[in-house]
Amino acid sequence: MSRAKRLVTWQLRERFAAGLSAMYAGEVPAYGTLVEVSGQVNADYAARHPGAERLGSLARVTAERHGAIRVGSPAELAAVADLFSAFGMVPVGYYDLRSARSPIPVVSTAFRPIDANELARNPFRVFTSMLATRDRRYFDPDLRTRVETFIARRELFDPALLDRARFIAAEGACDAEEADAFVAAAVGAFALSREPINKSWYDELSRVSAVAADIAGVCSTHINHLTPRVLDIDELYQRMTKRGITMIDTIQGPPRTDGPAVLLRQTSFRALAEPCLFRGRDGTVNSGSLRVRFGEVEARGVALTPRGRERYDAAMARLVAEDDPARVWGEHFPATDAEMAAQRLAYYRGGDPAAPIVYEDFLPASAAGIFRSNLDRDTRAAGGIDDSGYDAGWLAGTIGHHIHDPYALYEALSQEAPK
Ligand code: OOG
Ligand code: NI
Repeated sequence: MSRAKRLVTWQLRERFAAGLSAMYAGEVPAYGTLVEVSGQVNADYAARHPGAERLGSLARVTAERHGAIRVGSPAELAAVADLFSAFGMVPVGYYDLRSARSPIPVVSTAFRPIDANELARNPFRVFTSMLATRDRRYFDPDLRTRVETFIARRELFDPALLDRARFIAAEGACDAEEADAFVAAAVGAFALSREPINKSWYDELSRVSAVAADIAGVCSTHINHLTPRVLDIDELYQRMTKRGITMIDTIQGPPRTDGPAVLLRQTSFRALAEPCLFRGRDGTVNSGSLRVRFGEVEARGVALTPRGRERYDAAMARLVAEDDPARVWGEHFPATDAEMAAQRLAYYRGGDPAAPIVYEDFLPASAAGIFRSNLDRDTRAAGGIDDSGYDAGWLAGTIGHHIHDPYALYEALSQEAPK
């Protein structure tokens, strides 16, 4: 008996990422430009720098994307976890953006592959935020009940799609002839809905926070950005500006230095207003516009140990008021991978400074900055105490999925021999 051809997890993940990318390019034209320019920057950089592939092959980096989505409840986050498990993407890390310098009422995790071979094949990751309705500094008991009721009534994913996802996750593969339909349904779940939006509900939530309206003011979720990776983000920034696309005025994260690139540098452009429909109290539908989707690009460096991360946080705190970033940086970090490895500031496979381990995660300060740079209005300043009980353990328990500790993953990888 011959078995049908099967597609394994990473092949499904590769198709999922590519499918989302095609959908997004069709809807956000500047994204197409970003991908094109990113590809050129990467090819040019790799041609000029012999060690360019130390932090990932050109093939990996060129296909590499991260997306971002936002959901309204633990049940919705659990559904996302089930869907992404079919693509070998599991929750890693806990980010509490309520404690960012400019707070956002969400707690987040990132779904991604964790095995080194899986990452090398396709590292697709999705930053996933959940609205913090239990935090009474944003949601009084009445509003909280109404938001939770609204969220509980909507259905982000077809239950049959989730059943299929759980089955594929358990099998670790899917029949090739079913794969297209499964991936297309998964991609489609993240398209921007064109359904009319209840205007008074959306406006009420907007007064609490633009993020609350974006998440709980509508009946679906959507990919709000899809981020390509570049090997030289300063060059990308200049080329995009020359193409007439206005980027935000900074590159977030560590400054450009001559030493080893660390963690993550990101920049973004604001989305154009997109047409939408609003339904008024009297039932009439009028056209309006919303800025909900934007563009972002990133460069990745070596993953820092907890000790390196402390140094990073100290350097960043100093940099806020500094006009010579390279000097401040040099006071906190050595100039070579050999010294980084010797001082145990960053992770290297087998401790070999020629084998840096790339940072696969996110930075809370940049994440909050990315949210913030794309909001029309500010979140109301939150006063009072936080008795919501949100933390990594709570989140894992309530969605019924283990949330991996990124440091434990890097530590384990650093024990492996260099490839
Ligand atoms: C997520 C923002 C976080 C990043 O790259 O830091 C993020 C969002 O806007 O929903 O994607
Ligand atoms: Ni992002």
